[in-house]
Amino acid sequence: MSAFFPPPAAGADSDRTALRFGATTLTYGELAGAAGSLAARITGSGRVAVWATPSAHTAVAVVGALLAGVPAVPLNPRTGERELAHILGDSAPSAVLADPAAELPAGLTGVPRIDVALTGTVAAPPAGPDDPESPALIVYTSGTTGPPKGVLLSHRALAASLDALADAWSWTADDVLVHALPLFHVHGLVLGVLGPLRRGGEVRHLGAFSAAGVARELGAGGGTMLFGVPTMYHRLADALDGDAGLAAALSVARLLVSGSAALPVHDHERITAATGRTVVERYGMTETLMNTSVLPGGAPRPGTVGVPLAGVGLRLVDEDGSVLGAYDGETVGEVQVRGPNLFSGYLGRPEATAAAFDGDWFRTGDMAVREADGAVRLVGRKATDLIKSGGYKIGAGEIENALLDHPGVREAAVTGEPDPDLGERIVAWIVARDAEKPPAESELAAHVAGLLAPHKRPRVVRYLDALPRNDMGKVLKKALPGAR
Ligand code: MCA
Ligand code: AMP
Repeated sequence: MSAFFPPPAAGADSDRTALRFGATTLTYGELAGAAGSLAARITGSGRVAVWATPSAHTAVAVVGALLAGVPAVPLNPRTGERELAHILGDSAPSAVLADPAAELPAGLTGVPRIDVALTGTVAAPPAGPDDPESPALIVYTSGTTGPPKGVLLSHRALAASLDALADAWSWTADDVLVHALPLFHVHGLVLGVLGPLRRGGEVRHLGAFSAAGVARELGAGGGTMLFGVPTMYHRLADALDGDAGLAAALSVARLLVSGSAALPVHDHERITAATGRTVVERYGMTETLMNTSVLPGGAPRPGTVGVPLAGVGLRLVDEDGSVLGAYDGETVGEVQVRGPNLFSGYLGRPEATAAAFDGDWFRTGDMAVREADGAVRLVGRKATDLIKSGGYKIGAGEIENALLDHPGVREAAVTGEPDPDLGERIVAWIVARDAEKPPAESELAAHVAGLLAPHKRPRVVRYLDALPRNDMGKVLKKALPGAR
């Protein structure tokens, strides 16, 4: 494996732009100086947390950790007190790397802070670990029950997945990637920051998503590629109505890519009608990085996530564990994948890691069919207790536990229901302790946002006298009024 940074393509020209976050720009030479200095400082320390604001500081912090061979744990800067305490307890970082201007919450008081500088010089920066299997990132992801688990991603997995994407998308140093994704998940951090840096190209981060920002930076603005979650493409499709500038920007971009959740066919069609462009969907997961992609330039395939990327093995398996061989667009099975893109395990959870695998095949929990040409079409998920909202994966159990901690809540169940903007919205079903004075919807939303994270807050609260339960006392979510 070639070293992650500096990328071979940029070595010859350190004046090339690497990062642009608003008015802040760093060339490859400047990034090498800043990240190299940080790496020299943290080499030999244990894991480091990164306060992952959408800023150049986050990119410098993560590249510095990669160079130092120190695993980085990106933290959602809006994370609530309970979620933060869990991640810190679970990953035990030796320090937190942060933008000097960032105000850190009380939960981080006990963790030494290292301010990330955007400048620096270093004679010989560390060159990363010798062993490509060593962990590069630990990314926290929700499951159906319990608090989020830390996914160990090795240098090998990052390199393999990004190189396979480059192969599929002809992604080069000439590409300028535009996006507004958060930097504490795989999509925004691995694909959206490390992806361009591995190619020697440029990333332009919008800070916060807006159709106006996309219109400004793509196309005539210099951007060649756009990455987003379906909610962002849905909002672009809405904004395209009457916005010729946005239509022009999208129509000249080299590649529009959607992922993290399904992009509805209706939104595909609205974007194509207004711009003449098809959005390319790719399918991945925190544990597997990227598995499949629609190949640009081929026939448009709304509704499918394309074919396995180079090096990725993919099979469908039925309930009994038998491998399904039919490419008939009908036979549904669980997607299992293997390849160099896979994670190394869940931090400190050997049983959960073992349970996630069938031999060397990782069980994704996603249900799919294969089309006649081999394309994968996702049709659902095995676990109904996992909700995808705005492209974030959220476990119903963690929200239920947070709701039950509110003094006004006696019983709680959480489901996802279809939402045109978010894909799914989180619905909380509540039995109040005092039926006369139930806690208000906004109060429960703020309670969950404060404990976990704002994107995990219920968007709708429904009040019941009792939750439907079976003889064993288990909540029957399917029996909730109007639930799927
Ligand atoms: C609202 N806010 C609150 C509350 N209500 N804060 C605290 N308490 C409350 N009660 C604030 C929010 O913090 C935010 O502040 C603002 O209100 C709007 O928040 P929200 O409504 O949640 O945002 P949204 O408009 O719904 O966001 C849509 C979004 C977002 C921008 C599309 O969902 C997003 O960034 N999604 C990306 C998810 C992603 O990257 N997933 C990748 C994981 P303010 O306005 O100040 O911000 S999946 C992955 O990595 C795999 C590998 C893959 O395949 O990609
Ligand atoms: P996460 O664990 O947050 O990384 O989310 C991974 C999950 O997102 C996958 O298991 C899929 O269910 C879903 N996902 C990712 N990309 C797509 C896509 N293009 N279409 C449908 N679902 C997707």
